[in-house]
Amino acid sequence: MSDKIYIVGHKSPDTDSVCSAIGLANLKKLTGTTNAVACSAGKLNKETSFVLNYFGVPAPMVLEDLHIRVQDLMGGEFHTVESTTSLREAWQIMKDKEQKKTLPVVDEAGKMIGVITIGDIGMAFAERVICEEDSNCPTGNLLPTSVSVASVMHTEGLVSFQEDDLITDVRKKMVETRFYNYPVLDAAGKVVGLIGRYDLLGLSPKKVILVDHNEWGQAVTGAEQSQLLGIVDHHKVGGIQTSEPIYIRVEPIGSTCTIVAQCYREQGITPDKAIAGILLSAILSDTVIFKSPTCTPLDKTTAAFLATIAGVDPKAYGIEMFKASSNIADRTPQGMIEEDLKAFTMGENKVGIGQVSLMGMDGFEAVRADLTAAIEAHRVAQGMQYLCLMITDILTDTTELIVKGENPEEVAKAFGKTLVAGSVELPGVLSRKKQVVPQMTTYFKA
Ligand SMILES: [Mn+2]
Repeated sequence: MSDKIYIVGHKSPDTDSVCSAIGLANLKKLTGTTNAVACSAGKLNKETSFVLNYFGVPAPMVLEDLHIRVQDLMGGEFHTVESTTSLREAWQIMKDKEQKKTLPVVDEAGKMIGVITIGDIGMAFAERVICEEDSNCPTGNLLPTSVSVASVMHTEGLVSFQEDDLITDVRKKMVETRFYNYPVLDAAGKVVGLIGRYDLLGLSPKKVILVDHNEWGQAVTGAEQSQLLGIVDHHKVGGIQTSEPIYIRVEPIGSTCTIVAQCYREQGITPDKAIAGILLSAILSDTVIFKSPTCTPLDKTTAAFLATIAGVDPKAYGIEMFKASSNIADRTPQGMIEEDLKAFTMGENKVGIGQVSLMGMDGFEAVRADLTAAIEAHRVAQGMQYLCLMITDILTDTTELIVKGENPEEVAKAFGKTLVAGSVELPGVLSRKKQVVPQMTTYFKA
């Protein structure tokens, strides 16, 4: 049984959950826990791929679930024979190589064509003894080299497993069959190992450390059945119960990677350039380049420290990173309207307010006409008096509020502005919750 410690973030992994796993696994290795393995709980998003590429960090192993599979129990030497191998040689291998019960028989390409067991050899031996006593048989060695594996091997009713078979299924099959050892095959049918009944005795759950989440609902499948060793996170706590004491480190700060960077400092270890770069990236990602209300002074000082090691300017690099993933060309007008749309009742009016965040307005003018037409169509279809879409440029801290509705000038008045080409310019506005909804609610209620 492999003794790996899987370090993994939440499903639908974001940059913080992936980079905190890589950063923490690296620190564990540097401090002597060599069996730590960084994982991502699914496919990397565009931003995370950009980040790992930028700093030359290989993508971590994708951990789809924490179920125990055949490959987790395999390992160690195993031996095969060919059909032309003599019985004597096969017996010698079983005796010398401590593989006493089963030898897979393979062809030249290593594909399994049969199985020979110690019982088969014993039977051949017994038959020879009986034959010899019969005195009509030629005398000689009881297992002459001329007798080959082919004469006694099984070729039918073979039971084998694949590397990714679940142990729960393997166990069932072993109960139904009588063999001691079972060959494990790869997709091409090649023998890659053996798994025996005794392997299931040493079965223990996989060990895991959760980063950037602390709820089973967000964790990879099978996490509840694993052995939870620790949690490093910055979200609200709720839900998880453990049967043993574990390490928990949860801080109300902007990014899990800020906590991981603190762990390096506490161990007196300076992260290398690549690790510093990806930890910094995650802080910039989670705090929207320090603008999110969740960002703390510790996130900023940590980012500044990491940026010196990584050799990048945090703001300039952060913009490059966000640009790499907020490409307007990848979105449709309808997708932009619906990606973050909320409905409100303001006075007599049903009002929709959506928000699209962009790093710079590059490419926006090319879609403006299609987008405004789609907003009007969506407003009518939804029976809304007003449908507004905040086009928020994180780069300049500015929102353009595109307004469609019965009297769009009324929306402009809510902000003490006038409508220009169907939009209200709102410099300094980033938050719908704090800077748009209250103003409009107050105005339409009056
Ligand atoms: Mn996070």
